[in-house]
Amino acid sequence: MLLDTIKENIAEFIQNSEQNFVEKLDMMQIWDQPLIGVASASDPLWEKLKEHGVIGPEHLTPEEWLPGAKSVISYFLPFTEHIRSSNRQKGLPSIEWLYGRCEGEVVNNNLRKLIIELIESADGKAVAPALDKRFKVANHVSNWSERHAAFIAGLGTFSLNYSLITNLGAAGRFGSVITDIEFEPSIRPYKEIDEYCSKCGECIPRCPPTAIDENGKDAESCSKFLDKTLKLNKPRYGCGKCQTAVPCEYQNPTRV
Ligand code: B12
Ligand code: SF4
Ligand code: SF4
Repeated sequence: MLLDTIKENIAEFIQNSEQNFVEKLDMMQIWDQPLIGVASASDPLWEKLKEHGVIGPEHLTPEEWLPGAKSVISYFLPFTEHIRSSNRQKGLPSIEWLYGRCEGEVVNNNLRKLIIELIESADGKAVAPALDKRFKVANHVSNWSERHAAFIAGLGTFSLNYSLITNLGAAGRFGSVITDIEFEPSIRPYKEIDEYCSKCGECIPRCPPTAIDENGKDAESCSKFLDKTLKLNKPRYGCGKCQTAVPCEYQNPTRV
């Protein structure tokens, strides 16, 4: 089974790849083992994402990224306890979080490449939108949303601050690969778009620029704060205070 082979290779990569350990920070491990889900490329939700107020018409479907697409493999990489706990203090992001955000995305990109290679070696076609030259972000909206792909693949739901909460929490990053190989889609064990958020409001006072309130998150002021962290930590940036020291940091708060 190709999907089992892909899962085994991902596990091996996360456990053994040198890139998942930061030499400058005492060989700190960035990622724990991921959650992996599969969405069908013909799921009607892909078309729904094109509606204004959901994402918008610029969001491309799996078929638009890869003609003949059948499945989307989506995964959530959770930060290790070491990185999460380092960012529980208020204020500026921890050094560990900054490395996790930036060096961690290099690992994420290599994971996307690994999945593509495994699919191509089984004579399939594969595209990771995040690595594709057509990928773009304008006004804080991208033409391939990793969170929405994960939502469709059954990995979790949105929340008050828009983070996607999985059964391993929200502190981490997502990735995905579209393929023309058909895999069994994962079950979506939720009905509402924000079902895994308990609405406890604990992320509200965590946000340094007060970008979060009971109605949601202001992407613009979050983005300005991230720019500030870049000025202080060039070439790295990040924040993630809304994803640490909160009940949804490493678990689904509606399932504990
Ligand atoms: C642009 C961007 C940003 C922008 C703003 C994004 C935004 N709109 O919230 C800025 C720069 C501010 C930002 C900040 C951060 N980001 Co960012 N960002 C992205 C990026 C590149 C694109 C996001 C996008 O296109 N969103 C589209 C808009 C429309 O999404 P939305 O507003 O959340 O969608 C709402 C609607 O769709 C609505 N809705 C209405 N009707 C319906 C119907 C249905 C069926 C559905 C499903 C939804 C829905 O529900 C959603 C939530 O309210 C993604 C990477 C990627 N390619 O996906 C990373 C990403 C979202 N970021 C991520 C992270 C980690 C961060 C930061 C923590 C920074 C850091 N690393 O330290 C912060 C704060 C995150 C937070 N609380 O949301 C992670 C998310 C991890 C998680 N657990 O959610 C992502 C997925 C990167 C990754 N590869 O993992 N980010
Ligand atoms: S801290 Fe509470 S309100 Fe905020 S996203 Fe997590 S569960 Fe939802
Ligand atoms: S990442 Fe930081 S600035 Fe952005 S919403 Fe979360 S706590 Fe606020």
